[in-house]
Amino acid sequence: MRKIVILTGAGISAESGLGTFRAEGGLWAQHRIEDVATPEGFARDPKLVMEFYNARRAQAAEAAPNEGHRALARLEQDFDGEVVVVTQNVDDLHEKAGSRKVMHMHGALKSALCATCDHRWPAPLVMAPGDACPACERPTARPDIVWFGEMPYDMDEIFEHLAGADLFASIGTSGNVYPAAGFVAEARRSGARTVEFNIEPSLVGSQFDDIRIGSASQTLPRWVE
Ligand code: BJW
Repeated sequence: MRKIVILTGAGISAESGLGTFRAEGGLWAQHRIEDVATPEGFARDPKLVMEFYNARRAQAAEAAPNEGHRALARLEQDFDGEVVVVTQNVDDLHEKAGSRKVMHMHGALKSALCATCDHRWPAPLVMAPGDACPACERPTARPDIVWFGEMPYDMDEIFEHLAGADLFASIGTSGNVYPAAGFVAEARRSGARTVEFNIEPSLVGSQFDDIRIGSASQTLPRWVE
């Protein structure tokens, strides 16, 4: 086996204290998606959106990786081939755990983006509406987060990795959001073996060859041993 592609979602960071989106009491129970995770929501109320991401940035800065993140970093270190982590998460817990090849398809809390010129730079802990872009100097800084209706990052490279994958593992993601929810079908078409790790089968769970039910902090260390 030469290449393992791993997709992670909010579930892997749940035991590090970062809330998931769709659980009872999760982020979407407290905020309307269309208010905080769409370009239209940001245009309507930039202060609300900045405050939402400022709070999550502060929380993520304090969070520590758990045994699930650490198991994936060990896998990358020990595997005699390529391990690519494609994460939908905007925290940096994979990096904190030691993973090196991490692709943030939905952006990153630690990054800011200019809505005018697309320049990206390290975000300050607190961002405010009207913050200036350091490149073009316009007051159009925004969180570097991929909102609904926007194109996720690195799609060409991700699909290339999926086409070359021998094994595809999906961890802690509900299968609600595309294109990530379609990666299992893509990996299968390429002949990869597929495995899902979740506390319950996801919406696309029936497409996997194998499902490991349980918390990622427990199932992943056993899997990589
Ligand atoms: C555990 C656990 C533990 C708990 N251990 N597990 C109609 C059909 C198809 C598509 C569309 C459609 N209408 C619109 C679309 C497109 C849209 C979409 O998918 N909408 C759906 C809602 C239908 N998608 C987009 O707009 C995307 N862009 C796009 O499609 O561009 C066009 C394109 C075309 C072709 C190719 C490529 C592109 C952009 C999506 C952007 C998503 N952004 C968000 C918010 C921003 C980030 C932020 O604020 O943090 O990203 S939404 C939110 O959902 C966030 C997440 O990354 C994403 C996925 O959530 P995730 O990670 O799955 O979390 P949960 O909470 O849903 O699930 C947690 C899971 O963990 C659960 O299963 C638990 O059981 C499990 N779990 N504890 C293991 N301890």
